[in-house]
Amino acid sequence: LLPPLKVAVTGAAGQIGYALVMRIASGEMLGKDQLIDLSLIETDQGMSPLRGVMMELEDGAFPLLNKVTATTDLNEGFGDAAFNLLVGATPRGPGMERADLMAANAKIFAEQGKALNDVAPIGAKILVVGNPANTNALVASHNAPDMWPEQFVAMTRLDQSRAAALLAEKADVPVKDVDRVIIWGNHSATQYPDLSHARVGGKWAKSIVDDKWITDDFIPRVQKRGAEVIDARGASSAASAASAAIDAVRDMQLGSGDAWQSNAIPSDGSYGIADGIWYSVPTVCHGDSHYRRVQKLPIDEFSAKMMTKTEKELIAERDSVRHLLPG
Ligand code: NAX
Repeated sequence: LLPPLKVAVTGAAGQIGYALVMRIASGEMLGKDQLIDLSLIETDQGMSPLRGVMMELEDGAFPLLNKVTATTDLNEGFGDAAFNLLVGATPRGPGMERADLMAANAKIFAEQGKALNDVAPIGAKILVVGNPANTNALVASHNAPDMWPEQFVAMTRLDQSRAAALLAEKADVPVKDVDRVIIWGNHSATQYPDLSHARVGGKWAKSIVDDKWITDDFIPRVQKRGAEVIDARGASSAASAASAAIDAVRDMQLGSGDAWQSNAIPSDGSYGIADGIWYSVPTVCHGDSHYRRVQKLPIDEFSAKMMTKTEKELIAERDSVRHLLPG
């Protein structure tokens, strides 16, 4: 067995956290030979339910789980953590405007960015799940000037998985036969789930499903899938979000061959997207958390329009928190 790696999870007592920590403990994220020290970070109010989660972790008797700690202190929680999954965030309360939500979360992620800057070991990896995920990653990174922006990734893997599953259902194939589905842009209803390059059993998806289904059904359904789950379950996606976080970190750390995985990463101007926003693009994960943006894909007129729309939203989000960014 490999010596323990510390994994920090914020919002560990929340519904995603509850599903996520069990899967991390069982070795699904970092491999079945990797011992884990779990560092659970919560708010004061979250500490009581978190004690219950810790009891359940104990009762799971996970052979790979070396140690579990709980804290409200960010420096203690993130210190020495090789992986940091930032899940906890302020939910949108009744009567709360989107701008208020942005500001409340910008404050949280600024503090977390500062703490990571102070205590994260070199090469620490950060996956931001808490919403608004893309802009929270931007805020955290701006507050961590000694870290590479590329260390901060915002999660759009759930959107990719939703899109792949929907295409598989339509094409009547198992989801494993679908690849190269792309999520561009924001983890929000403006995201662009793109099938231009997708394949189904090695054939072009576009030769199997028609354009009208893509524009009228597929795209809006992926964009609004979160709301569909809330309507049915009376609560937002949790197990699938945890599963996506496991997939995203595992692929980055252990590599996923030539497969394309969508991740929201700092834009470098590729595809004409404005610099410095956290914009989801297809990446190839080589392992050890090295990832590379898939470059030079041909973009048709429809895609370009969709990609610009979600880019504009991300620029507006950045502008709305700009006064909270240092420098
Ligand atoms: P819950 O409200 O169930 O849990 C959030 C937990 O975070 C709570 O236990 C709370 O005490 C804790 N928390 C709040 N602020 C904190 C802070 N500053 N430090 C540490 N802990 C803190 O929400 P849940 O359903 O688990 O969702 C968590 C976040 O994920 C939300 O922001 C949600 O919008 C977001 N999501 C992101 C998804 C994605 O694909 N990127 C999909 C699922 C989900 O909607």
